[in-house]
Amino acid sequence: MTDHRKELEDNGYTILRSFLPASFVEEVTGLCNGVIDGLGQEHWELFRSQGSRPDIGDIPAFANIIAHDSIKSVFQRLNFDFDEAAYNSGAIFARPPGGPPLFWHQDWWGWNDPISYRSGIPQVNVMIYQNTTSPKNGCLRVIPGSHKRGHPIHDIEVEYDVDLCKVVDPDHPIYGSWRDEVPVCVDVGDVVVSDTRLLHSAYPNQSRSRRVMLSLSYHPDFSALPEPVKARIRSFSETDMGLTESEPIAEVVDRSVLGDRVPMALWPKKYREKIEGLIPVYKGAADPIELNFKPDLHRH
Ligand SMILES: O=C(O)CCC(=O)C(=O)O
Ligand SMILES: [Fe+2]
Repeated sequence: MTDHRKELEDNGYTILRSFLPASFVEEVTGLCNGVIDGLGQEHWELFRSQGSRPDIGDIPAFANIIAHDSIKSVFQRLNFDFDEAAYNSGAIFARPPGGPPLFWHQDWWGWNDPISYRSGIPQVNVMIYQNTTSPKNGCLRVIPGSHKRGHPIHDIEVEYDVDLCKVVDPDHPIYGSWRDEVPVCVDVGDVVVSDTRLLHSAYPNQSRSRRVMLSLSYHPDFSALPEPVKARIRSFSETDMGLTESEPIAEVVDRSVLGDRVPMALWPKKYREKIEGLIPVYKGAADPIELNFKPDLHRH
């Protein structure tokens, strides 16, 4: 039997083939299509490189997916204890036909903390693809081992800003191919789990159909993380929006900041209770660690 945990640790990603039940993938697909079909033109123009990337934190119906037994099984297969996991965020990456490549990046934000340079896995992406994928229709591509080792991509001068998302300069090397890149081709029912420190991107979609993926991000062992990291994760979640246990949530949320978003703290009880065990709780006083998306792997 493949040691998927070792693959994840050594390569920075692993693929569990034919792992997800069809009924679960259908539920995910239905929810994702509903969201994608409602996206406005500005969204597609802004996120041309990603395809789309609506945050599912605004959509309570995803509670069922975030805490689903199928996801729990993924964690178990990787020898993680789902009871120790905390949810971070989720987004839908829909890549329309004819769309450009995704820029190379990694998703870890805590490079200022020494754990980033150690063997533990601070955060994972669980990626549920809803089509068969290949380089032709914009599949994921990765640089194996780049979660631990420096790579020339890390040295590319680039601002991860709006112009990069809009692909203002399509010839920029951050969209380009590398000799050591590996396409991650999957079938429906496969699930890809990656260390968020891994360098990844996606090919242009040269097919005639949309390629859709739901990416869910978790901390597999939240309590083992250093305090400033936990404090930052808490700040990502609703508990930092001025909420305290004694005050009713709806009264302290600032609508001028939130607009019409429905943060998890405000999800109706029947949804919220499903994810209760996955909400990151940190009651200490440490200041949240500064965000740093730029690794220093050459020195470490
Ligand atoms: O669209 C993809 O295949 C990759 C999206 C991505 O960057 C992510 O899930 O973090
Ligand atoms: Fe990513």
